[in-house]
Amino acid sequence: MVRTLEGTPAGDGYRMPGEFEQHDGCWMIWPERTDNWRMGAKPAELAFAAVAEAISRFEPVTMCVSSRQFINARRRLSDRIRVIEMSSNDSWMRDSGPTFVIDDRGGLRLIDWDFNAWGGLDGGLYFPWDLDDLVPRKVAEIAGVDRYRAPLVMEGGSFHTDGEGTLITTEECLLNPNRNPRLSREQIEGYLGSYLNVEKVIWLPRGCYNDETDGHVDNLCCFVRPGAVLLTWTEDKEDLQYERSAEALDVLKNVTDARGRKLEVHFLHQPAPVTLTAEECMGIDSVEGTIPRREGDRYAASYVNFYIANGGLVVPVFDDPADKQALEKLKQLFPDREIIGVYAREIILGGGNIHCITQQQPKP
Ligand code: KQY
Repeated sequence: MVRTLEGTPAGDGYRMPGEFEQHDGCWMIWPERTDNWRMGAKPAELAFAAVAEAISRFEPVTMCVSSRQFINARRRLSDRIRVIEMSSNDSWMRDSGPTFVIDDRGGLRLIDWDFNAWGGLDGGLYFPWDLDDLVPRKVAEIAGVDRYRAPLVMEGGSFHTDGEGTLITTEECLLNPNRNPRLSREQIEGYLGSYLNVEKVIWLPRGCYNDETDGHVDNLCCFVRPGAVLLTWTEDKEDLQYERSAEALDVLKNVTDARGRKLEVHFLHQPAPVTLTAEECMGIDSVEGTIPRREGDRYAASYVNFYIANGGLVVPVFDDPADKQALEKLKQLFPDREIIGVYAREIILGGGNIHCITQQQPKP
């Protein structure tokens, strides 16, 4: 039987490991909504399938699919991928899904945060989000994992941990009044401490330019390993991303982590701006309550939004001259992992990228 637990993960000796630690698998949700994914989500299906197939070379993947799409998804995915029926409002498992925590005695549990579609009725991206909010609970049942219900709005893409007591996040997202308006910075830090078992929160000011999540850190900066981070970067001072990356660097250069280490900061140069074409725009349904898409809209394309799998890295590429350099840089930083680029334009057109559509289940 799956229990809803009293208490907190930290109080019970659980912590969120770094993504670079071993996994038992990866969870994803199939794309479907036609007001977010163009052309009835058909191009996005191929991109999600490519991501799932790439990850499944390294660890088991579960794809959650609505009853309407079950047969289609099953046919489009190889037998290596487990396909299960689950309803949801969209397909961002990083954010609507659970955060798993482990202890050092082989225990695995999950955290079920409140989810409000990135801002609820104050700038959120769609309405309703009730099915998304149930995703962690359903994953708990399927995985047979006990669950903590956390009393605050949080999305998995808004934080990264190093597994050794340090967390990075952005003020733009976590202090946004559309998430937890009644909580102070100190109270939010308190919850991060008691749920993810971290002692040090590093606050970067803002995320990527035009990131519709209100600046999720997973598009801007991540841990390569404890003590080393990777930051999306541009040398172009005219680019609207420049100031954002520069102010993050300023914080990262001047901070120490929970173990007292100064951080090693690496840079990943961003691709050229990705903008919505007239043809792509025409393929998206307009729906009241969903963020509208317009020709020329710039998306927050970043190579940092990759997924770290056991022995591999699945990285968004954009058919951009900077792709090659990004993949080479990642090979230097992750020498023991195979680096796989997946063409991700169709995912970024939905508002996020590979990290945002995946959720690792760590190995206890
Ligand atoms: O990037 C993410 N973590 C989620 C983006 C949601 C976009 C919805 N249109």
